[in-house]
Amino acid sequence: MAAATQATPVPAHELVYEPQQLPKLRSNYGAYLDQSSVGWLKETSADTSLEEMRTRFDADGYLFIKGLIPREDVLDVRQRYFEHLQPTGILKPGTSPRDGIFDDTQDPIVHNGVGGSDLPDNVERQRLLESAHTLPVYLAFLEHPDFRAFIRKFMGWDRDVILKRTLLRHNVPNGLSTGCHYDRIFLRAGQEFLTAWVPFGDCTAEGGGLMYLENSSDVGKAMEADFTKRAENFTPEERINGFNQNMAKDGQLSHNVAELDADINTMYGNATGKRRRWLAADFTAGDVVFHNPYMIHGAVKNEDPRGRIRLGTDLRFYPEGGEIDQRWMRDVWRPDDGL
Ligand SMILES: O=C(O)CCC(=O)C(=O)O
Ligand SMILES: [Fe+2]
Repeated sequence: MAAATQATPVPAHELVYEPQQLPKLRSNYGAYLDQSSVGWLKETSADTSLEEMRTRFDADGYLFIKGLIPREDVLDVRQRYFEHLQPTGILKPGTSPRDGIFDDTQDPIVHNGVGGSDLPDNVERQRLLESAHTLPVYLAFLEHPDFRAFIRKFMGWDRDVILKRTLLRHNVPNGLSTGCHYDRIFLRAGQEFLTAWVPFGDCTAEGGGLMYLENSSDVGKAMEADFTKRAENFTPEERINGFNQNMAKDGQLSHNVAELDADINTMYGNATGKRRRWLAADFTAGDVVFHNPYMIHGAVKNEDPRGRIRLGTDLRFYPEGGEIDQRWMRDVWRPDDGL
């Protein structure tokens, strides 16, 4: 008999686990998602086998790898980006560009970044957003040898090509974030590709990270098939245009995630009968999420209580020799490039 003074261990199956609290997710407009429509992205550690990573990517449409890139390499880009933007008055006085804290006495709309909505009116601000894409530390980051080697290994490519047009997007607290979309809308020419989303800095789910609609590759494919059908009589150039008559003005499916969630559940249901959830994460510097061209995703509205500006980039990769969407190879992002 066990000594009376010792507590009897509770069998594992009787332990009560408090479910991790779910984040409150909303996009630019509309309500917060119902908590039954919210979940966490599945984390994959960087030492997981490639085989397992590929299995997860195929099954889920995304692969969220913790700590794939050294933290300081990512923070160096964050620092340089905000040093570059400092003359616009975006940073809270007395704080460091590496921290990237918004000056909350400023109007968030004036400090919009790329992709959330219209660009700021101020020409100088636009010019700095544009030239940020050619900062040497950023261009060097895009060539990061270990990161690029990982992509080749993961995809089984001898050589990889990164699209020249990348999008460095910052979202200030209470400003506008990227709407919900799947990437193929904007990259309709050429074959399928791999997207990597890299947050430059720590960013909680409620601080403007990406959210992905669970198991949504099939929905994205069905939507794209519908858009393609309705574009049958368009010119070839119009057909691949992410802003053609069939699409919204800015190509996004919606800037209201709660409304989009309801529409998708009504129109596309789910074979398993289970509601698809929007999956988010508390990202830390060095994390990367890979996703396929049809996964539906968008950025959460940044409501970071610590005032941190969310900064991330979207990168697209093809195998060398692949059929590339050449429109995205012409130049870096420019405000008037029409893409
Ligand atoms: O950074 C964002 O807000 C959007 C990123 C994105 O849509 C992507 O990486 O495909
Ligand atoms: Fe995207």
